[in-house]
Amino acid sequence: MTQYICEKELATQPAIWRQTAEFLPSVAHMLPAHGAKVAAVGCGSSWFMSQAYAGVRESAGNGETDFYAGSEFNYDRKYDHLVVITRSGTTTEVIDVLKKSSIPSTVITAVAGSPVTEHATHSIIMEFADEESVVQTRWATAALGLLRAHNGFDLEIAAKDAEIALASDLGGLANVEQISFLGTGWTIALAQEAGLKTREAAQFWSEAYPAFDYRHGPMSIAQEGRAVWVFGPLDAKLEKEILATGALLEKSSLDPMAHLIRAQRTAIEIAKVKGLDPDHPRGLSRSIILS
Ligand code: F1P
Repeated sequence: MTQYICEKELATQPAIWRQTAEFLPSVAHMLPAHGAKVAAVGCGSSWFMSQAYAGVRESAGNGETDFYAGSEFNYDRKYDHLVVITRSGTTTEVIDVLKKSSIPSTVITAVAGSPVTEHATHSIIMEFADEESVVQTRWATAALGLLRAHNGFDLEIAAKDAEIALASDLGGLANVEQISFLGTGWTIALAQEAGLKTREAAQFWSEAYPAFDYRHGPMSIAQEGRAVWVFGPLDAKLEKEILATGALLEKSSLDPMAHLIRAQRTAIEIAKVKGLDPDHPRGLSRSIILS
């Protein structure tokens, strides 16, 4: 059976997260100080990692943190520090933000000497987390892992859970017709990222919502043959309501970033079921460069 590049790369996440934890002390001085007002910026998966970082940093009490898709940056707001996440370092919208803004910045990228580094105050280069695959897996979680660790999280907990997530059985998840991914706080961004994985890798119908907002309409989609996937803790009442719809419920006590690995694996399995090649997603390239 073919093993796709993205499958090989996602399986390296426990090791990459451990490497990230070892790497942090050498770059921590480039990351925002406690209390600084921060804007985190990215596109695609890197946008969702910016969103997750904002939630993690604020809930750790380390300072106000907003997040933006590169194309939507608010130049009228005042920030102390910009954090830009981009695997390729070539994504047009994030380069534009750095060019137009004079806020001190730190870019986190996988590629040394990439265009984005020319415009940033500081560059954190994580070449060890780079990927050949178009669909991001380990890059996104390594960048977020670095930022979680900088906000006091012990990445070893996630790395151990990642090993469990890699060895776990996916059950019937790859055979459902639709998945709604839910999260609370910073895991809303993981729900978004999981949804993006299934769309990119498998052209699959997925949606993503804050868990409690899911009740306000989107829940009508849930039914037998479809799934509801919850990142982080699940409210007991909401769980009952989901189960009553007949949808398959996926929840986990693993660290949410490790739980995301199950979603990455599910996205690839769905692609296989549909006869698609997840290493060559339709209409996508490694980086979006606008002319
Ligand atoms: C961002 C991104 C990816 C997406 C695709 C196109 O790239 O939108 O999230 O999967 O590969 O580019 P980057 O700015 O992190 O390099």
